[in-house]
Amino acid sequence: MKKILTGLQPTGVITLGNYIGAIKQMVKYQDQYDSYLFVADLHAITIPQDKEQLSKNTRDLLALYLACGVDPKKNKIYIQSENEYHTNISWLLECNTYYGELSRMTQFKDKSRKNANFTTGLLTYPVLMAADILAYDVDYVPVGIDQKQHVELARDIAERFNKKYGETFKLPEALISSEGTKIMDLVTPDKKMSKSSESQKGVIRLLDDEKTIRKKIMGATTDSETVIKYDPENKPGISNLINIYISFTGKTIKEVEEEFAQKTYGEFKTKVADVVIEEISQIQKRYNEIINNNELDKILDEGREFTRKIAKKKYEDMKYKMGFRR
Ligand code: AQP
Repeated sequence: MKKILTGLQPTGVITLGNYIGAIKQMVKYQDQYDSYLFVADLHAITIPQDKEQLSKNTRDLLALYLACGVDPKKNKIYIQSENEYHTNISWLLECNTYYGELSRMTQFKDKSRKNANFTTGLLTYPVLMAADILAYDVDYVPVGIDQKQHVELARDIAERFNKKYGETFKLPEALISSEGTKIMDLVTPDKKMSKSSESQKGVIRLLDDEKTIRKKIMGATTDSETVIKYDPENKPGISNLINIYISFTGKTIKEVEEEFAQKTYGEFKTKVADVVIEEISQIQKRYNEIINNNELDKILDEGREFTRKIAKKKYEDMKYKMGFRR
């Protein structure tokens, strides 16, 4: 059975973008693949985090995974920092990665521009991500389009390591769904919807209440025309709403354009809000049942033990091949 893996950072309550780009994909593929899903808490500290908030966000994220339909029987679910082999492997890979490769990563350029005092962790983050993936000989990594570059880097690093030290890693591929892969901020639709966005207005979070979600969608930036048409370049706001709508309804762009051919932007937004609220309110209901349940800890303990064994083996193989022997 082919393997898939993905992880999300506990940097805030997850957004509609995270849900569509990553979690929905994992739910879709869990019957088909051997699935690994983790909380990337070590990645989160590449930007400053409040201690209490980090731990709360971690638990919230795990509960949301399950509430969104991730089945613990079909997925290995674990917390990255509980498996020390990820960081051990990362160091060995870091010494086989070039500074130039990392400094060219789009996400590094964006985030380092926002804070001149960035840490080296922000630069080396994609190597830790490569370790997360390569430790398990993963075939596919379902991610939003924004993370495709990092998966390609993991592949390059793996290829280089294999050439230098002998066959060690499987080469992973990013799995990008064809529709709605990059959900944009509702207010500034030229920017991606992000957990750590400074403004809340354009970001829908999975734990936002119904009224807030509706208000944010109704307030989404559109354009001065009246046509509901998919055209990301000239109509980024409407195209973003279409992406959200198709992700929730499974309709095609053409079907959506036909459905709303005679409708106003207001009517379209109301419909988008309806489908989003309907699905999210079900998720929130399940989240409330799960969050204080100690079943979650059992799932995490099992995930940790299982993945530690595999990652340890990979680390020892790498060490041996690199000459760390007595
Ligand atoms: N706007 C988005 N549209 C589609 N997919 C998205 N993803 C993130 N934002 C969108 C996908 O969600 C997964 C988890 O991402 P992450 O938590 O590891 O970090 P990120 O990509 O940096 O996500 P955020 O929300 O923007 O977090 P912050 O603000 O902390 O940087 C990935 O698969 C990503 O593609």
